[in-house]
Amino acid sequence: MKFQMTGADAARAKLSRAFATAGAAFTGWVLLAGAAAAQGVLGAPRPGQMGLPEPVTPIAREMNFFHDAILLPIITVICLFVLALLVIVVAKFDEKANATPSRTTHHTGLEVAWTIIPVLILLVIAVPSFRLLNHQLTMPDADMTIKVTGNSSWAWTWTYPKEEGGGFEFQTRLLEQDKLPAGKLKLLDVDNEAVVPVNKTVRLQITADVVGIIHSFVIPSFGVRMDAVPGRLNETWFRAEKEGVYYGQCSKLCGKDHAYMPAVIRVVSEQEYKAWLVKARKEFAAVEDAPVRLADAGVSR
Ligand SMILES: [Cu+2]
Repeated sequence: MKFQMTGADAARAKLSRAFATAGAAFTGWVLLAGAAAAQGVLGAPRPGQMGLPEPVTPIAREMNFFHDAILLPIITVICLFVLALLVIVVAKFDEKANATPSRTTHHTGLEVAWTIIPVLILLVIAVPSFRLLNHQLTMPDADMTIKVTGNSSWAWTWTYPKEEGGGFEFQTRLLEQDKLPAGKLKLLDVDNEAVVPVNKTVRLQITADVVGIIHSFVIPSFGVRMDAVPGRLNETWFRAEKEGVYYGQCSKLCGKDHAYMPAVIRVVSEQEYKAWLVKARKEFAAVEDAPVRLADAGVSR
């Protein structure tokens, strides 16, 4: 058989070279953007960031793996495959190249293939997906518990239980944006950060106050996302493996101040956490105790 490169073949070869170059350039850009995202403030989004934030908990790491190593390659291959089909159809079956079109309408083998192959792809995705869901929803034995309440004044209330050295609660509010101190992040930094120790399993109990606004509590670096629903106590957990400040934002359209209720958790060493507990007990419990003491002072016994 004699092989002759026709004009159409040459054009096709040129086209496939162009796609290969574009593909390589895109991959390079993704890698560069990923490297750029690895720098900067850990736990906060950065301008130009691509992909998921750097994971600091086992769950977030598993989520990143699921996204980066399983979903992204599958999506990329499918997109490139469909694009290639489109390009072939456009080049091969236009009026000039294919003046008398075939009347073929069915092909049993092909129809079986395009049913079975997507089912297999979904099965491949389902296995790690359900495994991840299982890990997220199975509560390990927790070292400590914090209750987080999304409240109707668009702020988060953090309650540290007495049995674990707490016995106080406080609210976090966004810093005033026009008087933002240097180094503080716009729309993210708050007055009172919640503090947890590093490498400890923290159980989060998440709810909303009874007035009735549904919020959603999210810390992307922890792989934590849980709805805060009035009258319902939801539970999730994390074990942060790196010290730092981690930011999240309410992710349920909850009303007028939806954009101004970030959740901020500072992860510190065990000693720093103990020191913070002592300080926080004084600072926040004093507020609650004060009215009681004042009232008692006026009562004669
Ligand atoms: Cu909200």
